[in-house]
Amino acid sequence: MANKAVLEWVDRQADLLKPAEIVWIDGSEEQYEALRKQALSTGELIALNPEKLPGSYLHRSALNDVARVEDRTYICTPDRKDAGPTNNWLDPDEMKAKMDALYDGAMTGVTMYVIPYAMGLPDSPFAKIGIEVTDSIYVVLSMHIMTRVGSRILDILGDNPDFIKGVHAKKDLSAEDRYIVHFPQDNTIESVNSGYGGNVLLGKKCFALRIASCLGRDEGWMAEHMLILGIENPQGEVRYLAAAFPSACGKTNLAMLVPPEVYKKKGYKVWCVGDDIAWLRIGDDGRLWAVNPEYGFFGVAPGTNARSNPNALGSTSKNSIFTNVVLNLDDDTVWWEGLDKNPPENAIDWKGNPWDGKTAGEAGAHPNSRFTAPALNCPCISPELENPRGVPISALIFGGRRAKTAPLVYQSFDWNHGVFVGSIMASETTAAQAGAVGVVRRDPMAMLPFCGYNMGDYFQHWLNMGTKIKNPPKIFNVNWFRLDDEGQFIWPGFGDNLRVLDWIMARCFDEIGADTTAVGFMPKPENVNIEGLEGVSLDTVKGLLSIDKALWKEDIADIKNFYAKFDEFGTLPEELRAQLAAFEQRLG
Ligand code: SAT
Ligand code: MN
Repeated sequence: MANKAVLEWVDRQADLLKPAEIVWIDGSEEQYEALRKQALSTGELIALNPEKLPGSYLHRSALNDVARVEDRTYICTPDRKDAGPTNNWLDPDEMKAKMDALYDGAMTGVTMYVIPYAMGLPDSPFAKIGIEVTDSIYVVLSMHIMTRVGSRILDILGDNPDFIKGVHAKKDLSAEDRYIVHFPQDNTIESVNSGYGGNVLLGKKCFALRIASCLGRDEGWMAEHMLILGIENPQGEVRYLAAAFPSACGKTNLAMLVPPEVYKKKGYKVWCVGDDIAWLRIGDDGRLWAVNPEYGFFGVAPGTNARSNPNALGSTSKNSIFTNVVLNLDDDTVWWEGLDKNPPENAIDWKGNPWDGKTAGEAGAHPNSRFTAPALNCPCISPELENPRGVPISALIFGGRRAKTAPLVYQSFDWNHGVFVGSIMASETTAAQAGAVGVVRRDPMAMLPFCGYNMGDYFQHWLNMGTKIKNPPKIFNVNWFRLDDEGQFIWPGFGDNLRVLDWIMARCFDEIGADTTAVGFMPKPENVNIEGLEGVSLDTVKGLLSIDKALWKEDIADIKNFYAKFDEFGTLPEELRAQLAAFEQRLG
């Protein structure tokens, strides 16, 4: 390895962190196997049943370290304005001093691992290379599942000094000194005192969204919190969409959905390209093309089962790491709430305590417990995952968890209206972020926690992209989560969501009409295919598509409050204000 910039940077980290030893991750199975052995010996990993879950392990995090910590996540730009009103900010010099103090000697007596990895296909011109140093074997093994890792990445980098720098030290996991920090102007990420996925697998949210969103702004592309899937119709044509939902709102389930029987019989198939992140670029043909820069899934375990997502279970059938789920001591397998109705009786819960699923009052798995699984394990993985060009996107979809207000689906009138629809997205919070669950918050494009710059400028970037894409995808909004008066979900969701995607695709290819309403184009109720769907009548669909103007007017008040946050820096695009005014007028 002769890349001077890499060597110097790694040396500097070692001088500060003072590890006992430095190990470069070469990507070889021998090296991973030795690391697994070591992690087993310290209890960092627990081996699972080699027949039922070959190559798979359980990991338990510290009790205070189970989700992303948005209040401790910072964007440190020289000018505060560039971080914007929705990000925590601190002056870069001040933050560097703080981090240096925390990092000083943080790896004394332990090993520092150096992980060279690529986001995207390493050989593709769109790939971006990162180097993460870490003191955690769990991170090394998880990065191996989630990204493309090894010496070959350094070969591809050659003597190019351009790489994304990531530093992670578990240190003592103290929550008061936990920081997840980004310096976009230096392409640098620093993380300390956490061991949880989104805080420490630095290729994921930190790089592929926060840093990459800045690169996209500068280079004319987009990094989005979106799944990517392809729908193959009976003619064998595959049409692709990308969809943004906040964390733990079912992106993984939608990305791997199993078509309902009536669709299967007709010959429909769904192909998963990605479940969390899309990098979108304009192709030579004037369409928007998407790649999934990741190589694995970091999915929410609870609620995943043979009905909700058999393909996720397939993905985790081997070579996976489970975090904070239940360990069944009878056969060394794992369990979580919603897997089946048979909780193990002789088990250990996510906290490491004896747990009897038949009598326990408390959940055995943490609500944000996760699986880390290789994408290539997925039974419906798209071969296009390995295509450097990516896939052409016909539809962009926004969605969130809304008990009322948002209808099952609507289409924006045009690109700019679609950007407005994305900007007013809201969702009830989940266990994926530390803090209260179930509170409605505005989460534009599901990027609120992941946009690496001023969100007003980010909206402008979306508007600018619209002027450059000759054949732009159409933009939609969906809501699978509407509740009836008893608090029950009205729409069955999961595989049946294909019925809605089917309408969306028909719209994209001008195969079906729509009703024009105040919020956008909506399906004629009879055009939502409910064939073979029990418990859902035409009247149910009408209800799901109904628009309560009073609720929307309440929402507008909240949107105005959210937009007002941008006044301080004056970055909210005029176009969005105009869209809001026009919407208000349409509501009457
Ligand atoms: O831990 S992650 O941030 O990667 C998962 C999520 O919250 O979306
Ligand atoms: Mn996510």
